[in-house]
Amino acid sequence: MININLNDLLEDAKKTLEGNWNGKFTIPSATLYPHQWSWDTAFISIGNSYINTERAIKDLEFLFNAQWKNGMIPHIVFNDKEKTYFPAADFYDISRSPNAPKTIGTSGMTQPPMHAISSYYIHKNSQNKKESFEFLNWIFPKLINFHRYLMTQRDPEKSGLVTIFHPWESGLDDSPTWDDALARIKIQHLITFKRLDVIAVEGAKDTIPTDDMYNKFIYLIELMKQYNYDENEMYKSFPFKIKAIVFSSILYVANKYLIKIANILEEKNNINEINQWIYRTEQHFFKYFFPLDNQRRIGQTEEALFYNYDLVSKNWVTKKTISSFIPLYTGLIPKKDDIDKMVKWIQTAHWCGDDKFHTLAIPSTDTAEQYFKEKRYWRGPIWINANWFIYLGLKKYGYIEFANQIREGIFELVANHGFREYYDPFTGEGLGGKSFSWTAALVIDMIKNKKMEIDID
Ligand code: 9WN
Repeated sequence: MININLNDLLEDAKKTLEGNWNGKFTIPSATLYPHQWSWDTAFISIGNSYINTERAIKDLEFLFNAQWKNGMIPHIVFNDKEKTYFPAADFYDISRSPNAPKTIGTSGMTQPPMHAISSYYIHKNSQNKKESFEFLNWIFPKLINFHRYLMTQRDPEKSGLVTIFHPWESGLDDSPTWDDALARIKIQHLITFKRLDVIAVEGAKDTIPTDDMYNKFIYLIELMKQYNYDENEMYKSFPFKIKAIVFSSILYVANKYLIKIANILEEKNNINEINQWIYRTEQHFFKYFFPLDNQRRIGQTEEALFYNYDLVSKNWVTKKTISSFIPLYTGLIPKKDDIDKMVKWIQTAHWCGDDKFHTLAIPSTDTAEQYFKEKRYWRGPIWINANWFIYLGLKKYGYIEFANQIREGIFELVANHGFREYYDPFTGEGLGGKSFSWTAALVIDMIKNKKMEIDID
């Protein structure tokens, strides 16, 4: 391993989180993301759970105080004073929904439910169990309401898998996974707007989503507004409806953590319901996301990949992205053979197994595909949160050496190229937002939780 001082790295990570605390919540990164983001907050709380329990709790409290009446946790809670991000609260106009909070500005969509997971980390790592117990007691019903919303409003099929209405809900915004679905959507009327991320990021032309993509993102929000953010109506005719792997994988794990929390609280009332959610996911995960049986039939056995499922086209989205590997985090894959194939595939020149790569951390798309772009956002660069899921999944399945190589790759990127939002897989160059919070938070976890005391079941 290259020589990296983990104590220095830890101190820098702590400073990064401290620097992004604005007195009320921790922002993902100054100027580019000056508001509170939902799944960022959960990752940030995981990092803070080792070093600052109170801060970790405050961040989640601030977010959950913006919960919608129907249980949805919005993907952004806005800070009115910040003007460097578009679209902001006025654009979302959430007053159209009877479920939206009246006095807090939020977006009208959601993001992956990491929060039960971070709540458990907070209690497990807390030095003050009374304080963290009280916090668990406060957040537990809110977590239940959020998960119930996802398991009903976002899953009328009762599949235990979540439907997203916008690429931003996936957390993997401009991934090629959404290209075909977005191509089907024709923009009818688009208001004129000014992108602000182009100003906030250096080298923006090559590193952030294209204008075409961004126009679609904004147009989809306009459409959501026309539906007054009513999920029942959107379910009938919204043009973007995808059963999302990363979202559903996280929800499955989060439901398991909810059971752990219920046990700590000795709260028995909700156990049956949570177990039903878990059971539903187990019953349908493969049917929706794993078309291997089909591949076998047509003789393509070289890959064992999970794919998102498009409910509009009624087909798998066979784009080769890092989403395909995130199910490792769920522990849901029963056949060793399927995992072996997946791991072998990751270790080929398609992903990270070649001298041309800077480290063994995994890029966000298959580098042999024409949609791969080494610097553009979720279309190629290395992201730390996606690698963290795979690192934990590999450890769980006993691929210890490979998991540790990924961890070392991440440490190298961060130590030599800064706590950035994402990284070029060939050069290691840091890209996107600077002093990026979840990168720092998950590095703290990978330093502190080395013995894997917090496992996923
Ligand atoms: C839209 C804040 C967020 C992350 C997402 C990431 C990016 C926003 C954007 O930044 O998305 O939500 O403006 O591009 O893709 O995962 O939560 O860090």
